Amino acid sequence: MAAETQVLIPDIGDFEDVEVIEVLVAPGDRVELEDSLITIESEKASMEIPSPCAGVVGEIKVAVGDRVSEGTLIVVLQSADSAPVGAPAAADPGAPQPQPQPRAAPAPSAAPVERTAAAPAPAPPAAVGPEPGSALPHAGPAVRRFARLLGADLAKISGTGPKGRILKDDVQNFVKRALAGGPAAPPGSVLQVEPARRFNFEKFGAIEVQPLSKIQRASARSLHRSWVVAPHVTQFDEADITELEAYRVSQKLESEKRGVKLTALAFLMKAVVVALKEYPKFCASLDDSGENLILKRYYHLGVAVDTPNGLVVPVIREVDRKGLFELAEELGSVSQRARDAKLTPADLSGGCFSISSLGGIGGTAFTPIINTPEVAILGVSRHARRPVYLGPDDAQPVPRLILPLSLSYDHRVIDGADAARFTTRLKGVLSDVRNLVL
Ligand code: CAO
Repeated sequence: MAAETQVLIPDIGDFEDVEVIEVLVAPGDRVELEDSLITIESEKASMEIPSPCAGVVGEIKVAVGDRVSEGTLIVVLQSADSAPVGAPAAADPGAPQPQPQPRAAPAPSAAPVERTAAAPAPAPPAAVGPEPGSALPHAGPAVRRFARLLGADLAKISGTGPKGRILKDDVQNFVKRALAGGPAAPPGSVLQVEPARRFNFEKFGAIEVQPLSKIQRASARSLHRSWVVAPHVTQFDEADITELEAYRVSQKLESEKRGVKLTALAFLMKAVVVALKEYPKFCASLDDSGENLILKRYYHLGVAVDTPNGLVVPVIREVDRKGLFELAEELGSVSQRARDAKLTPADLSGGCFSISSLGGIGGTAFTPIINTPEVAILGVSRHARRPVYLGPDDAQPVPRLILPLSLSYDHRVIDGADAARFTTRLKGVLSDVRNLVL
């Protein structure tokens, strides 16, 4: 008669009443010593319970969702002969023994197995497992075997199963992606990013899938690249544009005569050029080696334009040589072409610094992403009238029009002190409109 081995949950440390999250064998399966039988999971860790001997799975006494503790009967194993195949002799206390495989869990200390026939008692397993806090990939043995077969590194795969468990599908998708797109991080890349975890949002409610536009896909790639490659810092400041605004409004008639819309943006562009001339590092790019700065002696400014198809940044050339009305006219025409999707690659290249104005929409500050290979970008938010004490002796505040500035810069090239000097100069220029119109 075949000997029977009743496999019990071994000593699993402080864990009690732990959920079975996976049954890894079925009746009739042949298992070897240490093959995993079930996976249990507490709030802190999951662990696989290994077979104490080789045999054939008879009855399975637990199901997914059951809760188990030390001593719970989980599986009955049958063996054609009474000696477990591949099991160490019970008399050999030094031989390796099967142990639960914890993931980020305290190590269990023993594996009690109750015998109803002549199977030898396995010796208590030694304490094993990773240091508490370390996390091994969360996957069952079949998936591990599958990944091994394909040469896929489980540590690089995000699981979509319950509690992030890696499934066979995840391994397959990982391999497919690797074959289609090469390695996750191409040569020269500075950062290895985990593939995004996939979610089935439909599980939570109704959804609609909307493809991104070509522009959105392209800008997602370049924004992500800039964000990763350039260490960003944003310097915030405020400019008093009371006089500038009064001047702008005074030019309304003239603007209408010329058929242009003179907004604060044209003034900002001129002010930025003044600051760029004084702080040339802001009008520069790092060369390919990353060890030299290429200073540009031209002043072509990118302007972020919001279009129905996504964000584009056309470049207005030679801002230093153009007057306010000429800039306003060019801004109007280029943003119209952007919204009509009529920009050419030439319109989008050659910038040395960019401005992103959300002033017409709202907000008090934001952190714009640098339009690399440029090294800085100026974000502009909505101006607001605020009470300001103009001098130290002023008893009463006076209402002033304040424009919020957000300058993001590449910290590899620009230091915080440079950035503070740049915005201080910029607000100085903006606060005295003569700097811009003379
Ligand atoms: N504070 C308050 N009002 C402002 C302002 C500011 N800082 N800047 C502009 N305005 C006003 C304008 O004077 C204009 O007022 P009127 O309608 O009364 O004349 C109104 O806001 C709309 O201005 P505008 O947006 O048409 O013109 P603009 O020159 O300021 O900007 C453009 C042009 C193309 C930059 C802008 O339309 C745009 O697309 N902005 C979005 C840029 C963007 O998406 N940036 C985010 C990039 S990061 O994702």
